[in-house]
Amino acid sequence: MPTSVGLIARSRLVRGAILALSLVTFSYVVLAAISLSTSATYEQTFDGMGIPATATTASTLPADFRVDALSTSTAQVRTVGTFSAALSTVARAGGAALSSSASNGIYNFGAGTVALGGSDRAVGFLSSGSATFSGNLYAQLANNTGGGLSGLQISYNVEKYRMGSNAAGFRIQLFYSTDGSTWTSAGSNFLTSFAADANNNGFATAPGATVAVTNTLSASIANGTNFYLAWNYSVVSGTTTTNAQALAIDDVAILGIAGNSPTNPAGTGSGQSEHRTGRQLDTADGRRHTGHQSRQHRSGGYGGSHFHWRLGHTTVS
Ligand SMILES: [Ca+2]
Ligand SMILES: [Ca+2]
Repeated sequence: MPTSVGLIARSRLVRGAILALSLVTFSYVVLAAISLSTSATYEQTFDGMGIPATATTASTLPADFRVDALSTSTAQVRTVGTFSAALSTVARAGGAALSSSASNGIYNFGAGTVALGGSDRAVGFLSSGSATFSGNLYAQLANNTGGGLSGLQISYNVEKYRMGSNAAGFRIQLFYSTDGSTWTSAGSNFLTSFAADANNNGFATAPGATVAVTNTLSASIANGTNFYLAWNYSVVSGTTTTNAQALAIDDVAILGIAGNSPTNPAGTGSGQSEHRTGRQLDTADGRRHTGHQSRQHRSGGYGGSHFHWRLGHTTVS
């Protein structure tokens, strides 16, 4: 039989353990983010979400991704919510031949010819006339590179899992944020729109269309700070969201670009020309590296040469 002293001691021990555990959990939440790199591209296929058992079996997003479906008012078309209020799970699943009467919401879609799809998964959305006016997929990033970043090289695929006859069409627009709640559009370089279809049918082999997006996002990201991306699904224009297309995001790839601030944030004109004393095409990532600093020896350098342009003095275009 435990004595009362023993019980008190044990209860203190348990409380101590709970406190320690909650501190660990708290630290984990604060620090959890996709760690950016200027040399190793972060890649996410969403395939780890797996094939849910049924169309309404929930599945869990990869770490540091979240989703929401804004369903309060038609004013929420083309609106991004907040990372903090968004969810880590996806309620629905779909794949080939998605029904013309499929429920609106957030989907774990799978490619292929069966109803719940195969092993290649993607995160997507479907509006109805009265709910899911916007769907958002969020990613929380952190710059732990030890230096400032002038932007990100971002790639992803937009996949279509159902047609929709809504005259306005549907689209995915990328947004970015430094706090996960105030968002800036990443512009037309990161906009993928689909015109209206003849009907609301699914595809015998899904996805029925895939559009690859690859571009540079110019944004100053200080060392030791978080950065957020949000892919917003919504009707292209207006507030009528009936007869929607189902669209998904897959194959996200993110690489940090070294530099404290963009030399030419607008990405237009010749603002960088005075710095361009050397260029090399990086065969590893297919991008042009421009620099004005001395060479530095290393093995396996850019373009098969034995040097590369020092990152702190290099821009990528
Ligand atoms: Ca895919
Ligand atoms: Ca995938």
